[in-house]
Amino acid sequence: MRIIDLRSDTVTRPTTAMRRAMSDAEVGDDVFGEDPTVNRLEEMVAKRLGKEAALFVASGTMANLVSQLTHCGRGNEVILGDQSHIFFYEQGGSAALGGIHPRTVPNQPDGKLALPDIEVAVRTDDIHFPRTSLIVLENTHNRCNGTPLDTDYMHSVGEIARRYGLKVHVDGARLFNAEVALGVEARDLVAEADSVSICLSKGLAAPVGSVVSGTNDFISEARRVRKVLGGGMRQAGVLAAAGIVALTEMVDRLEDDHINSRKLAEGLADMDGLSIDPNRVKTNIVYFEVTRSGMTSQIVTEKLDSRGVRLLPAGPNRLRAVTNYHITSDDIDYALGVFSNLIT
Ligand code: TLP
Repeated sequence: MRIIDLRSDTVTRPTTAMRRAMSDAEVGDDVFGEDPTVNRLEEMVAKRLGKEAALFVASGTMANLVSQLTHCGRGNEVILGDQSHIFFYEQGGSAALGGIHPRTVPNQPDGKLALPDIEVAVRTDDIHFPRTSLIVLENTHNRCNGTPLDTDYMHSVGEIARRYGLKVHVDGARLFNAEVALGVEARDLVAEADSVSICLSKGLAAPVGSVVSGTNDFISEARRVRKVLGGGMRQAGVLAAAGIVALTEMVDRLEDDHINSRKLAEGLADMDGLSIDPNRVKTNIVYFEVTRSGMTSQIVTEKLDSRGVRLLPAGPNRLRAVTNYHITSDDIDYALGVFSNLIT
């Protein structure tokens, strides 16, 4: 059976060039700082994001956790979106492991936190309150239709952070999707950020890995935090090698994923029983609602799955499809055909 896997861009398998680079990688013990390939990847990411240094970590979740633990002490408060990946999908790790207090602010439909909401959430100096220390933004915003946050907005949040003496962390798991969609270099998008996490294993198709970037001081502290979390990897150059290929060869092609997701969204919008505004689809993530009575997202997902089209339920009636490296324009036509048969 033909399988069209739209569950996530995390399902991608490494390219031939990645496998070759992994096999040829020069390695050493990275806990001693002696893996030349890891060092090269970290330098490459820092340079690309306009930061002083970077740190290779196992996953996006670890990148966000290491960043929060490095910025915040126990009892400090983080301002973040109520739809953010950190708040929604990371087991409350920063609270569980770091005693960090999350202060959610509603995400707007475009993934932004309204600037007045951020300002209201910043704590004043009062013995009753936790101390605010960090603002987190997510770019692109996963649960808000994969929307990219523009440079002006990122700067405005940076300005608030500076005014109140706060740090800014950007969960940039899909930052390069934002770069491609907006036609703005990633370094400009994160110019105000004190730390940035990017993922190599999502749209960029590397098998494993994320990178945290920031100042030299921040990264040397983050390196300690990674170690206590058990994230000190040894000959990790075999993984970093794939990450280097991901960064050099896989960013520009994200445009194809965006074109395919838009095509999918437009096709779905034409079907009765589904609700979606294709104009909100700006990158590789497509959310839509099932409006036909008796059809929940769970039922639709199961029925599609049995016909080879894989999606994720994202709420009682909400589904998510994510285009990725393995999905062609022809796959989208095929998936739309399967949908149309199921829904109509
Ligand atoms: N997101 C995954 C799932 O966890 C939902 C996906 O399929 O989209 N930040 C953002 C914005 C993410 O979307 C994800 C993964 C992460 C962080 C965590 O990355 P990993 O899975 O590498 O820990």
